[in-house]
Amino acid sequence: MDHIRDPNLIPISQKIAAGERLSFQEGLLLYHTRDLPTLMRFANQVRLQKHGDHTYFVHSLRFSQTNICYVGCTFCAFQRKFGEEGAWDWEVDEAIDWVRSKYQPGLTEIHISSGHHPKKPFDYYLELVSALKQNFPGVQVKAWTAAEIHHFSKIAKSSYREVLSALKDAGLDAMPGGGAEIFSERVRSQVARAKVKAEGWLEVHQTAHELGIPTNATMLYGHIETLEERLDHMDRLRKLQDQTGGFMSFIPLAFQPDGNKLAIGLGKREFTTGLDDLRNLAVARIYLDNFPHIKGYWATLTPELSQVSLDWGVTDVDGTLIEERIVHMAGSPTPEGLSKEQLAGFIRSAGRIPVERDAVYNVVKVWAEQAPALQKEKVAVEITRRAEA
Ligand code: V47
Repeated sequence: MDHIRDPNLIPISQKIAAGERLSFQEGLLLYHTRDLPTLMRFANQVRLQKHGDHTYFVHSLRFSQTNICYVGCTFCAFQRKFGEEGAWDWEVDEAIDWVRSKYQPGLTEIHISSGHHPKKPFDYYLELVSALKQNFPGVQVKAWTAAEIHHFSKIAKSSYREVLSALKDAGLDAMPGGGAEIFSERVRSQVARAKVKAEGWLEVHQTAHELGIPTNATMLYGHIETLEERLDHMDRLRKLQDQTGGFMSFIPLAFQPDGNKLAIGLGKREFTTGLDDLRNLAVARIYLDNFPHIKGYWATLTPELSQVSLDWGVTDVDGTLIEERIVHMAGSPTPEGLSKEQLAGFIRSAGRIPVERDAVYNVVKVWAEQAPALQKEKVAVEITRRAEA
């Protein structure tokens, strides 16, 4: 066995080898250890136990029918008020035209996350899902965060179950994991005061799972939360997953510090550090033993760090992310989309096996030999250009 420098990690190593669950205290030890090579090995061991070298990605279009929002989360650079410059608010036919203009052959997922619009009735969302399914047959709709479902239940004066059943009947295939932010009330009351509370977020996902709608879970980190609050967030997800088994992946979202009140208020302009990102992913991989996948979301990590993260427990890099806006409007210096070839290339050049999947992890294609190496220069040029702009 490789040398473990931190003696606190020896009992954890035995638990991981035996496939046993870590306690909250042991999770905290992982957050605090300085023995990072051992942490990386643990996370890699768990990823190998679960998926071998297989590493997943999806051909995905990001879509938001509106960025008008009344919630006012302080970390958000995406939201706009009515009439404000840069606001958009599409009718169903305009939304379909926009998706058609961005459509690419082989697209498998339309991922929707948007603003809490104060005026649109719930029927609008049902029409939008059915129109997307009719116009783009074969493409899966992964739509609306639990925060938006909570908003729909208020405007429709219906329960979460009624709202989700109606969306499912209209064609909803899965739900994204946004809106979770950090569950801790201390942080939530400062960064997402008017958003659904943690209990509501968890109840929406529980209901979705009971109805057979698979979902994801995110965590926004790198702002004012403590390490205990990050682990508490994961702990609540682990408990729900024990009950339902409906989560597909966990996605830590590194805070992007541009164009939002939280960054200005904190005077925080720097991004999370690479080691914080990697440690966080490794802890997630080990602690969330009942989650199939941990995503290394390249739009917040950068493609280069996302590639490195494949050694730190990550088994999914999300996807092509055509037209991602939420983190780009908040300062992400990454390209606005990567091709499938680039994704498969960076997975393969990290020594892993690229697997293209759909929104619910059906395998579309195992990318064998043909994937080229990571096109590093191209990505680097793009980042330099944005930094200069
Ligand atoms: O909940 C907003 C985050 C989320 C910032 O399910 C920010 O596969 C960083 O739902 N810095 C929405 N993050 C995005 C989302 C998502 C993303 C990736 C994968 C999946 C999935 C879902 O975006 C929000 C919020 O936490 N966000 N502003 C920011 N400044």
